[in-house]
Parts: sequence; structure tokens; C-alpha cells
Amino acid sequence: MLKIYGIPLSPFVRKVHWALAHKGIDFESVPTMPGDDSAEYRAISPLGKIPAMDHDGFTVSDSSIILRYLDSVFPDKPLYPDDPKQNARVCWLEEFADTKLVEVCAVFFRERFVKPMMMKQPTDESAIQDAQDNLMPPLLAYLESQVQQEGYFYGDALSVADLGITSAFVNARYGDYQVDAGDCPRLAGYLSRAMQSPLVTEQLAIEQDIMKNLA
Ligand SMILES: N[C@@H](CCC(=O)N[C@@H](CS)C(=O)NCC(=O)O)C(=O)O
Repeated sequence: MLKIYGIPLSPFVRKVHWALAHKGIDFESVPTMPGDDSAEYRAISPLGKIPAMDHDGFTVSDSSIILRYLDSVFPDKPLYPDDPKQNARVCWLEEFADTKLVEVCAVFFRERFVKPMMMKQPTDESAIQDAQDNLMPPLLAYLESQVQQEGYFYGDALSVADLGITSAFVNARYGDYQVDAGDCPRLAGYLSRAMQSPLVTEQLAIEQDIMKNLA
């Protein structure tokens, strides 16, 4: 049995759920909040971060490590290409998404979704302004220079680059942030294709159900 610990509002947990859905592998989603400091959870995720995985008693944490493991154990529909250069490129795009892009998308998510809706706290408009004017533009410019005009973000098959980048922007979307098609036509076109793909629309509907059941 495969269990994924976390909640899919986390871009990292969402990435793993999407990978498993793409590969057609059943799993149990075990709702776990970020920073869970129970001894049981720390045993499988020593930093207390989500996601973590339990596969027939083998446990490991971190979305990228989980995805690499899953790609080896379930090699159909690989998310990491075999070719060394293509592999390095998608790993880099995953890293870019998981570090800087998630961090900036999280400003919109935190300020316009988590704080007002979940914590009943006011939005810090200056944080939003800074993200919009200063933090996001260089990231968008880079992604605009890398994304393909058609199809997937990189290459000719869905890869972890698509999962990481699209998942980060889902968090920005929860915070009412959209990429402007006038400024970044290729990236906006890509995100519109990705968000409307059957994988993403189906998974976002499941995400809504999971979150409703937790509320
Ligand atoms: N590199 C990790 C990052 C995971 C991560 O930062 N998860 C956040 C939730 S989005 C978390 O659990 N934060 C709690 C904490 O840092 O204590 C991964 O790819 O899984």
C-alpha cells in the first residue's frame, strides 16, 4: 500500500498527487499538516515537512525524492527523462519551481488566502505589492524565456518540470494572481493549457473535496 502524508494545498504534496494520478497508481492520502511534530510523523519526516511517503513500510520524505523513487519503482510514463541533458534540464526546472517560484507564489497564497480565509488575519498589501512589482517579474521573465510555444513546458512528454511549475502557480491562483498574457504570452499560454488539462482539472476537483472534508 502506498500512503502520501500531507494536504494538497501544499504545492509539494500536490506535485506528488499529480504524479501518481498521471501514472495511474492508487494511493491513500493521509491528511497531515505542515510542521507536524508528533513522534510518529517525525520518524518518517524528520524535518516535519509535507509530503512524506510510506510504500509497503518503506518511508521517505521530500517531494523530489519521493518522485524520483516513484519513477524508479513505477517506470511507466516517466517524469524524469533518461537522456542525461534532458534529465538535468527538468531537474533544474523542478528545483527552480520548488525553491524560488514556490516562495514567491506563496506570498499571494498566504496573504490573500491563508491569512483572510483560514486565520482571520488581514492581508499585508505591501507584501503583495512587493511580490507583484519586484519578486515575480524576474521569475516570469526567466520562465518566459524557457517555456515552449506549444505542448509541455519542456520536451515532448509531461515531466516533473510541468508538475512543479504548474503546482506552484496553483498556489498563486488561490491568491488571485494570474500571469499577464500581455507581458508573458508564452508562459500565460502554457499555464492556460496546463490548468485546463484533464490531469490538472481532475486533480484540482479532488483537491477541493479533500479540503472540504478537512474543513
Ligand atoms: N523540499 C521539500 C519542501 C517541503 C515543504 O517545505 N513543505 C512545507 C509545506 S508547503 C512544510 O511542510 N513546511 C513546514 C515546515 O517547514 O515546518 C519538498 O519538496 O517536499
